[in-house]
Amino acid sequence: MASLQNKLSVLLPKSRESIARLINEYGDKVISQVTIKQAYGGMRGVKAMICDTSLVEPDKGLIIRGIPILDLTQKLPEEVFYLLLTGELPDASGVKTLQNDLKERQDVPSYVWDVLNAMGDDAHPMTMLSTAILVMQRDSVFSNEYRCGMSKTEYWKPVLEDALRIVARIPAIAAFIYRKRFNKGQRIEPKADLDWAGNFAHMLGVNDTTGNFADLIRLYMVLHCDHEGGNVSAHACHCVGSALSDPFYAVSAGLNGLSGPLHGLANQECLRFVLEVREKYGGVPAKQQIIDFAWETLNSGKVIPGYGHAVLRVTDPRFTAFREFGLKVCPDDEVFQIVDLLFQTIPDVLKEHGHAQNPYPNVDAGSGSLLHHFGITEFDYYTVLFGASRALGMLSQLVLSRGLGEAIERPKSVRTAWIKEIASKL
Ligand code: NMX
Ligand code: MLT
Repeated sequence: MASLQNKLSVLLPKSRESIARLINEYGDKVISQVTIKQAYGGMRGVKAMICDTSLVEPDKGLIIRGIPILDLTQKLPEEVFYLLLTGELPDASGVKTLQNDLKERQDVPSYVWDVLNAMGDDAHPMTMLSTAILVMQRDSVFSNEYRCGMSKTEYWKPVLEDALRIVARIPAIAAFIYRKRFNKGQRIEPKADLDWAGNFAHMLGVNDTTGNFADLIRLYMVLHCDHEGGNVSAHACHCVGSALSDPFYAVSAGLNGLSGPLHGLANQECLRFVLEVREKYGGVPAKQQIIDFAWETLNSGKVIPGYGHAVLRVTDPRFTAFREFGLKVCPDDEVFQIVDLLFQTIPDVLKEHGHAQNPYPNVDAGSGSLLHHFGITEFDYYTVLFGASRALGMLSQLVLSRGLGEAIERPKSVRTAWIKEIASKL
């Protein structure tokens, strides 16, 4: 099977041509309208950007290149990365080639360790991850080649090279952040014979002889990898990349967006919430106690982390996949049991509360309990794992954006006075 580079060299020119024809023939057709509510409401539902890597259907959840996420849970993250970029799953030789491509690029420059070591003991792990990616910008192949001058149609090639370097290095960087920030001991070197996520699990240094922890990390990396183009991290990365800022700048920006509690940080907030429940009731509470606790939270003006979604209107299949893993691997774990009890009670509470459009759990509701089971109890770290996985999607989208020659993002903003004027004439 062809390497990613060769495969994309064939695919991208064809896609560029067919998109040019599409715009030429149908460029003036309307695909979306914007209401005043949407303009003030985070542009929810406005169709104004392209993302070919994946789609989120309100009633089905994440679909990657036509394949529902629940059909991809047994795949390796590097296979899914290939799928995101090309629309096809690689065969065994394609996986091997990609794994070798990543291994060739996995050495992290020593200045990254120096910068991370210099950060304070109170730095948030997401600040460390974003900084580590950003500091590698000095070696961006895209920035270098752009400076020397290159044709627009070639942009994607050095962007892919930068993307492969980020993907190759992010497990070692993320694992180091865990070990350094939470005093777990020396950095652990990768092993030559392990797959990308297997190595990540190995470098985290969690003691597990069953192999279940490595499987959890593989699953975690697959489930979080992409969620179409409009979520905050993907959109931030896309927007920054559209200025031809290189992948290091763009992914760092995306990670900064992921660090918000309404987005990726919800997984740490979620485990905090679960532990508060356990603490307050001295273990797994009764259903009514959980319901009371949820109402207390809502009445104090806070959100229930891990519940609700901007697009989904059903239980997130990514939550379902984590729950199934938990039911198999740690059904007796108290923290997992509380997560499961929340799943049985929170949707009805949120329905009665009547605010959230979607009362069901999202990806962040269950992931933390599984990490906690394997001893990763430092929940401030959880979003770093989300970020390492989401880099696969952000980078795939970025390579395709440059490959398809997308324009710099520059929507029009309007003033409230203008909206009032328009509204008064309606
Ligand atoms: N708990 C309490 N209130 C909620 C929740 C929730 N879990 N979800 C939504 N609402 C409220 C929301 O704050 C808003 O309130 P108000 O009318 O007072 O402004 C109202 O319901 C309508 O919001 P929606 O249209 O349902 O949600 P929106 O699309 O604006 O936001 C989220 C989506 C995901 C930001 C929101 O559901 C939320 O804050 N959930 C909790 C945080 C979370 O789990 N985030 C992770 C999302 C997944 N990820 O990984 O990124
Ligand atoms: C994500 O995975 O990015 C989240 O579910 C948020 C979203 O899609 O809006």
